[in-house]
Amino acid sequence: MNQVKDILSAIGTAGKNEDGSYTRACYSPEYFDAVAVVEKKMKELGMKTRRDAAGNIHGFLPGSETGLKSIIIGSHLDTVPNGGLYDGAYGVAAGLELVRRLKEEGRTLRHPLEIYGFNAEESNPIGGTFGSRAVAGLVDPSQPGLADALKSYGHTLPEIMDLKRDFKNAKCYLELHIEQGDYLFNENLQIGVVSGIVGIVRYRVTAVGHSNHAGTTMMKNRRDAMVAMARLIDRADRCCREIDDTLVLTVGTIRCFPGSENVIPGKVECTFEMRHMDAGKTDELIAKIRQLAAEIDTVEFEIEKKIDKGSVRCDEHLMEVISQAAALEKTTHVVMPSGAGHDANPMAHCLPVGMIFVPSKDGLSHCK
Ligand code: HGY
Ligand code: MN
Ligand code: MN
Repeated sequence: MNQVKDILSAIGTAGKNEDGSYTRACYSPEYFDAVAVVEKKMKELGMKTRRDAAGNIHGFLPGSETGLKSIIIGSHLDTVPNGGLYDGAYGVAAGLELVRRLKEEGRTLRHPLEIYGFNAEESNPIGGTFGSRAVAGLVDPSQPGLADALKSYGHTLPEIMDLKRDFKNAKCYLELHIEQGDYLFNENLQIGVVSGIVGIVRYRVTAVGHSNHAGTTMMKNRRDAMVAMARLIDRADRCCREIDDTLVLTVGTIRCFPGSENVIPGKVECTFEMRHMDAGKTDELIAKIRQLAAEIDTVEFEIEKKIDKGSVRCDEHLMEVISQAAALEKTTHVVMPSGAGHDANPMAHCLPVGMIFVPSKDGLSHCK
């Protein structure tokens, strides 16, 4: 009997909010409560467990044949603030359920099986997919503020850099995840065979105008940073829609200075995030945004790239294996890209990856 729901509910005892949503920020007590649940389950299943300085939990189950490379299953245990039950935890729960089923059926795989519960996949002060980037050796030690942030979590940069793994003893990485979009749900399809993960590029965009009195400064004399930023956002949004149907732009954060009702904003700072499988499209969009900014002459715009996670392709052979298994199970399936980022992205820099999507109820994610 499939117990993935029981395992998932056990993980869901960590960071549950009054309203039924979940909050497990990276390195938070709630995050480590989820780690403890997974660690206990791994031990019950006879796995050798290990935590690391990046906050990841790792389980190892030997195979029946020595010298074969590991099959690694993973996802993340942190959540966005007030997120859902499935994002990340579902992939870890599925790995544990798979081991439980093997035990129940008295079977042992020829290959060793590893499970990762990664930390800090979601946006956070040290950069998303941090736990998986640490083992993939993709953490940039010169990243501004990283050493201080790690110190606040009780860790040091050398500890993190030491986590880099060469993966020569690993065969592939598999991740089961909710789609976090509405395609499978709307098309009433059971699974997605993921073909690749979009690139994510984030810029900090700052409009620098001039603060002034809200009552005595006539409209023609204003250098209002908020109005200028609003114009840029609207024009950038329209431009994005013209470039490509699957190019997305999100302005998800805004800070206004000095931030008082009776002062014209002198400075406004936003994050412009864009995603696409083809870096050429995000390059085209940011070039247009720079042009649009130059045309708004009431303020100066500063545009600084903060993050550039290139897109990755999933392994063709693994996609074929997943499609064949789905066909055998008479599970409806479709090949599709991922608009969301995943730990499979850093892992794809080290070994072949395969991802399976299940529908997100009502197409919703990153919410209750
Ligand atoms: O932001 C993302 O795409 C992922 O869900 N963290
Ligand atoms: Mn997420
Ligand atoms: Mn996720």
